[in-house]
Amino acid sequence: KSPNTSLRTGTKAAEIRQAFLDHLTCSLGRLPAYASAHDHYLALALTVRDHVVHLGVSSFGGKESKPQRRVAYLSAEFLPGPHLANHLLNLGLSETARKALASLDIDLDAVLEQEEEPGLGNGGLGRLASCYLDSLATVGVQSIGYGIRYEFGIFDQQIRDGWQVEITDKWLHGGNPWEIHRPGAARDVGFGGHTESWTDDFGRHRVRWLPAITVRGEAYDTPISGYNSDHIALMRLWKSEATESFDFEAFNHGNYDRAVEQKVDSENLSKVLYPNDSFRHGKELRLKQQFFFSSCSLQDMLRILEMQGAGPENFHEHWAVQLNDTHPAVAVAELMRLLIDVHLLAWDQAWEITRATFSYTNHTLLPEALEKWPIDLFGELLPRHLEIILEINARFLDEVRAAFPGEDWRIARLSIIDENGPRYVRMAHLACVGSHTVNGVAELHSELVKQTVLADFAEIWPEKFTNVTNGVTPRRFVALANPGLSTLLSKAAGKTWPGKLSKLSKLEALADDAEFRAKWRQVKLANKSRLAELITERTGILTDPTSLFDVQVKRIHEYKRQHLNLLHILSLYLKIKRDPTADIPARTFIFGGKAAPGYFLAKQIIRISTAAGELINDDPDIAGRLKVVFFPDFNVRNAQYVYPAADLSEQISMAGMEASGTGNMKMSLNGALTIGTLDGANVEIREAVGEENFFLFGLTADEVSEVEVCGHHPRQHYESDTELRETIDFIASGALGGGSGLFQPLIANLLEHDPYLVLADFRAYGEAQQRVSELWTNPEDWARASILNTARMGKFSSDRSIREYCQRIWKVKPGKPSE
Ligand code: 26W
Repeated sequence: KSPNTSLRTGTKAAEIRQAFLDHLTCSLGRLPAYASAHDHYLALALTVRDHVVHLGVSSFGGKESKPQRRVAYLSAEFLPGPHLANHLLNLGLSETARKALASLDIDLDAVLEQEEEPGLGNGGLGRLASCYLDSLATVGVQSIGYGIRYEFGIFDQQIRDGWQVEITDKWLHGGNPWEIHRPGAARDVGFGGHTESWTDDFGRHRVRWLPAITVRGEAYDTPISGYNSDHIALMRLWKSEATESFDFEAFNHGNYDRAVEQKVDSENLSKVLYPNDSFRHGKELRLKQQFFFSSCSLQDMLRILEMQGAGPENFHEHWAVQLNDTHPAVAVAELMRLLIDVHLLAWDQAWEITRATFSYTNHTLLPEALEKWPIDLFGELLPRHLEIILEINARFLDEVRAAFPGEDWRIARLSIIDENGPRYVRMAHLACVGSHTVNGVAELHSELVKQTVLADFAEIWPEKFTNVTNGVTPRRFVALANPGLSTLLSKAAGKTWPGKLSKLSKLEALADDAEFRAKWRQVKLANKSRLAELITERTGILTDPTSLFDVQVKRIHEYKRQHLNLLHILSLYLKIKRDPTADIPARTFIFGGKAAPGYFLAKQIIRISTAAGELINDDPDIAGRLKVVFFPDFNVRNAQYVYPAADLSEQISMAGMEASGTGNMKMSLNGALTIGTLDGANVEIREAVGEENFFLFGLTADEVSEVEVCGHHPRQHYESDTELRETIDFIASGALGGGSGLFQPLIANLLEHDPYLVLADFRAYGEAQQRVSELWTNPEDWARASILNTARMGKFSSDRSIREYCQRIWKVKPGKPSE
């Protein structure tokens, strides 16, 4: 049924070799003798892309089959990581490709090194979106991840003099072999202008929007393969361009500057990713980006619908649209506009379709992250959408008034418009009102969503709220990242575990097998040696792979409390200084993560960790017993080296703050034990792996709220806890270098405010770390707990999460039956 392309999609080593050479000469115009390592990468990428695209042509099917409901995952961020190795794994071609290249004297690993990863996201939310595309392709659901093709993704991080320096991420510089430009799918998007009424042929009142500016969205498709699957998912990213008719008049009248200015403005729209994770800045350009990709994507879905011979009145039957946080929430108003103004449906029908289409995932409770837009800004940029939102709101509030007469307080709290002072559009309210389902990303978080940010909605629509606990792809984060462990897992649990992660439970029995434990420890040690080499290469720091690798990698944020970890490290340092015989097993503390460029305290936290390294790593009194490393530029590629090498996973956010966390899952899957609070998915991880295999500490979310209500006194902890006081005094004294004023802002913040209760949890954290050290001194017991962590993490595959979304939210049936 699909075209015979065997010349390009043969799976024998000789065929791959030939396809590779053909691409080198015909696609890249290179004689093999002159080809660079980067040429080799491009040629192999094009070879592999042929295989993936070929699957894509067959998996999106022709017109013959009855069209299935498709999933559109709307996300302002994606973090796919390097594609090439992942495709080879998914297609089962890794070893064949290695052989094919070896026959040309080319080393596959050197080729894989050449790939520049697309950093089109900040952290958890973007990486989750990519894990979900991986799983959608794997379980066989027709799906498109829609987003923005940022020209510059998240900045590259360098460390200079201990501080973070941001470098522009020019990921497209060497060319991007994975994407396919689809000129035929381009759509236009308006901004500004005004609306006017008109009367249609049937005498009905209509509105149309006359935008002041039009920007073109160009579609770029990147195919995402699934594991052992004949389906692919598509990541369709929009690039903004000027329409060719841009200010033609100005141009013709010799006003070249003005004409060019508009072109530049249009292209700026998709220029750069906003690098702040969990902080809203209210920048107009960001709202433009959000509307731009939401509108392009919905128009694209309507175009596909039409190709399938269906009409806009069937939209919800053909598309389930997931809003990845509120960044695409304006899509609710845009779909209404398209249905009413463009396709001339009646309001009530359009509203029914809209609500049957959308569902919304909340990823954060942080008040400073909740998106709201000043109503004036919104109205100037999107006048028609503001009218529609006000109409949605008026109708919604009428219903509430009818159901709860006289409860004006309820109206004010539920309203999509915040009227306490300057008026704002509350995007979470819009997303919630416009969706049939709202979910949080871990059990605790989903409960907190109902008790806090959306409490009033949960009261009127309890059935709308649900939970889907996050998951991660075991392909990238175990099979690819940890080949040593993978071999062991396949022997112990059978080869099918990457697609059926619950099979890992077969390992349980082996936790008591001394021979297996020895192999397990060998694998971990090899992974740590590999990371140690990389650390030396990137930072010059020497580490001992037999020491306990204690890892905290994630965005730098006060709520994640990297500074709690640092206080503990410095307290250990002081302990050894006081008493060189102190019984403290050797540890290597590894930090990684980016700070938002404007987040001063986060940058101070990075500086404190590098300063701690400078102080401790070469101190002869410490004699290598403690090392502190800040691993620069934590991204997906580097993560694949870090997670497999972790002995201890630091998940120490203040309870109630981390919606889920996903690094916690990646490390535990790779056999790390967790030290953590009862926050996000930690709660479920602990339940799964067993409380005896998890180091729990700290205030619970309920206790945190209590403290917040009653007020807290960080200084009391400082005064009553000698170890804490000495550690803080030590930092304040300037002993970390840079003079005594350097870390004053951080210290003052802790002593005067301590908004994330670092001082309140310091003692409990230290005690939990003591338990870590005790278990570590018994390597057999540690190995047993490590094996049980991996064995019991089956639930946290993103395949499980995606199946839950399919069944409970999207109402689509995966092509591949569940395990
Ligand atoms: C408006 C600025 C902004 C930018 C990004 C606000 C909020 C965000 C994201 C929602 C932040 C984010 O990535 N949240 C993380 O989502 C992960 C996937 O669900 C969770 O595992 C993390 O706990 C959560 O912090």
